[in-house]
Amino acid sequence: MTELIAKLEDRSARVVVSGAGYIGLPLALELSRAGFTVTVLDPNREKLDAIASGKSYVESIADAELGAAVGSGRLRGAAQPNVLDEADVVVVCVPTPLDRARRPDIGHIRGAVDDIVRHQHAGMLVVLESTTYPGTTTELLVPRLGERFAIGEDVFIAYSPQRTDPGNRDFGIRNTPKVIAGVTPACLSAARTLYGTVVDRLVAVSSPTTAELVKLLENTFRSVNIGLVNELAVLARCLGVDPFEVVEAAATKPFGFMPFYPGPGVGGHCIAVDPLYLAWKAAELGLEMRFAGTADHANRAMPSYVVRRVGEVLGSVPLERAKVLVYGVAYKRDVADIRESPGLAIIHELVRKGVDVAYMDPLVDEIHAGGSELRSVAPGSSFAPYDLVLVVTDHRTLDRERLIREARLIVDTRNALAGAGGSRAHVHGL
Ligand code: SAJ
Repeated sequence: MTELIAKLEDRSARVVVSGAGYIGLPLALELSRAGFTVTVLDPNREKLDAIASGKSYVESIADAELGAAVGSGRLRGAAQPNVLDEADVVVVCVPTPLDRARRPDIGHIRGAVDDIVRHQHAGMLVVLESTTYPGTTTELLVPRLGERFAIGEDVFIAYSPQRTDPGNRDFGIRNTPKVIAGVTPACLSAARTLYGTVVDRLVAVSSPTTAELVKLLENTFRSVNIGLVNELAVLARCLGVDPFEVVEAAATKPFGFMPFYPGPGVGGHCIAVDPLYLAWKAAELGLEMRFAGTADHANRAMPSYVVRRVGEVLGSVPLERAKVLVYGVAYKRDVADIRESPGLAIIHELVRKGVDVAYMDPLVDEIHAGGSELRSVAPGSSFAPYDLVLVVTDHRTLDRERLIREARLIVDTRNALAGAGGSRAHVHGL
């Protein structure tokens, strides 16, 4: 233990980050900047080539900073798990998606743990960062990693969820408080020493299961509140009320309220996924977590609701004869990520209804939706040729005044045009 702590303190500890995604690569970069020699372990050849050539594929990392870290020799990528033979620290940042039945799929975590066990040696700190159901660390990592090594003596196991807000320029790894938990006090101490080199404030909780539940609460809280305002938006429309005006006015309450905004649905592989990990675990225990499932249902109903709104606003133009431009397919503003994006579901449904659909997204060149490959219309193109422009993602770069000026009809699902100049008779909300 003391040897590991000493290596962490003098930065001689060799770190492997398993998973070169939007969580693993930023963490690897931050640890390399703190002085560690870090290897990002990932089977994806494209990612490894990009890392080697200093070409960032993660919005929060500039090419120059990635190139500098690689050039310094402190950061490299690798595909072979044998790099674990030399590792003092392994941080597992692999995806935790849903399977076809929308149940947790921790196959990537299992694979990463299998690799670690095959290359395990005394003195390793293993931290799981992936968002997962409560109990994963104690039910999977502890028995596997504790098979041949004593936990808290010659293997140290911790759980510490990542908090990242893609596109958020104010908060990064260093200034976002990080929850950590160890299987034993010695495990916590090792994790605290590691993360203390890259995070200003650590929040130690009493067990890995606690930390796993903290993360799921954070994201389920968001999903449930988004589901609430999405349901409210449908009611508001029936009442002839603007749901965004309702939320903005409620947000003037200086205590006991936090604004969430209705939209075309919930995308990304966190808020759309994590609550179902919680609901699944509850069901395993014979409990029902109704809020998680209800919110998921409300949020997944929004794309079809938006398609109905398009039909209503088109009025006498039948859907099958309409030409519609979808502005934005990324799951949220100013990111290029289309995972679980409601924009894709909306395009799929419009195509199925015979609509002539095109999309424009300055950050997403092409998509596969509605059974075909679509390429983005050039961002500067005119909005005039379409019967209706549907705003699905409110990228900051959208020329709001030009859209209002040129488009015949607009459905704005993000309230993106609030405050923009020009006549509004042809602008319709959710
Ligand atoms: N959305 C709404 N209305 C809202 C907020 C969001 O419709 O009021 C939609 C967004 O457009 C998007 C989806 O929900 O499609 C998710 O957006 P998000 O910002 O809540 O979630 P992510 O996946 O981009 O990032 C989140 C983090 N976001 C914030 O804290 C603001 C955080 O919940 C997690 O740290 C992160 O996922 C993660 O990695 O778990």
